[in-house]
Amino acid sequence: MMNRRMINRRTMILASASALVAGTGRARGADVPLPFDNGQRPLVKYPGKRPMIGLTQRPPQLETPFAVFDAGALTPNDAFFVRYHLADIPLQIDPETFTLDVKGKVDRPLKLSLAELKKMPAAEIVAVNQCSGNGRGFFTPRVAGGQLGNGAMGNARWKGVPLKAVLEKAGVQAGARQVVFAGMDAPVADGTPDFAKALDLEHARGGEVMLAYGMNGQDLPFLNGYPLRLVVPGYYGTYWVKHLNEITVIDQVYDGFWMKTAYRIPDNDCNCVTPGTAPAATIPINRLKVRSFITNLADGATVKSGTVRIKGIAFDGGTGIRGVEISADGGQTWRPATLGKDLGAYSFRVWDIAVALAAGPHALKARATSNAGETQPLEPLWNPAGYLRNVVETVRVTAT
Ligand SMILES: Nc1nc2c(c(=O)[nH]1)N[C@H]1C(S)=C(S)[C@@H](COP(=O)(O)O)O[C@H]1N2
Ligand SMILES: [Mo]
Repeated sequence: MMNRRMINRRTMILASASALVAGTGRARGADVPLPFDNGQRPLVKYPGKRPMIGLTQRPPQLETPFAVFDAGALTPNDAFFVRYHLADIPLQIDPETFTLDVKGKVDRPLKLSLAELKKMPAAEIVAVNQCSGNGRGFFTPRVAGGQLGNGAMGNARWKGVPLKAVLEKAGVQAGARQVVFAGMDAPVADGTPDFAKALDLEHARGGEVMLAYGMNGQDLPFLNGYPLRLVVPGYYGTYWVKHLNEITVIDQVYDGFWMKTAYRIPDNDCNCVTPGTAPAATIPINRLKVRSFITNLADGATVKSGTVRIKGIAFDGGTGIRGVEISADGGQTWRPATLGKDLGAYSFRVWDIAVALAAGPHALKARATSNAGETQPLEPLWNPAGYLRNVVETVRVTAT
């Protein structure tokens, strides 16, 4: 049902095959060490992106250099991380002939052009897109999968059409249960299942899920899903299907590989298990866990003793951030940081605080609490896929 090859257009080449292949080139002399074993990564240059931390080349997987998160609450398009599963990604897409199919259990199957979508009333939302495996490289014991630092996340102002409006236009039939989303990328012939994700119908037509064509006031960057992607505020990035061209309403629970087998988490209160063990039962990954990061000081940095300003970001799965506390003594005592501008409950929330640091080593920690009262654990939780990392992170600095 979902298998779909990329469409080869002759016109409006937005990222040529040669440019993308050339994108594997290293930025001059640059390497980035991520702070875990085998964490050495090249800085790589791709079309539309500044030098990014390269994880794989085929398909491209790029992490955002962490200093970007200190520059503002919105992640610039050219620094936004890139994640693909399948090697056959589209290399050129013609916005004039691109269409989105809406089909399945609907009264009026639709084939919508980009122009038609852009004519519908637009919505905007600031929301964090974070990969389920962000921070997987820090898991102990180690787990299989992309060994990511914490740069597989980003926050943008998305613009598009509420999915609700498109589903209403198509007329969802009685008995419908889920909506399945597939994009234009495809597996190479190696038996890998095509990438498709599903949401429950109630979620899909709840009003917040968006078919986005705009990001931070511009078209979506090619590698972030041009010309149309799903935005699922508060949910892990796996649901944010890129190059979205197929929406299918179904009357069952979707049983494709990327829902039924992959991207599942332990079905218990902590969504965790004893390290090294397998969960008894699993559910599809869903809402983002609350997290916070210090962004202006890197682990291992040297600072001048006295009053030191600490800045950072925090986010959760959509209730918003109630508060962020900072510890400058390894977690023994905590003080509240000042929260910055509120860009909405799905956004990064910036914060800052001034602390007094005497000469010597200090372990700095930030711990966020959401408006739902959820907070971050002081010890990491573990699951076999390396998802959901949200432990209180530690930045060690030396004051001189
Ligand atoms: N078509 C398509 N969409 C996709 C994926 C993919 O492999 N193919 N990966 C998903 C995953 S796991 C993540 S984390 C996000 C990453 O979005 P980004 O590449 O724009 O940062 O895209 C999601 N959408
Ligand atoms: Mo992901």
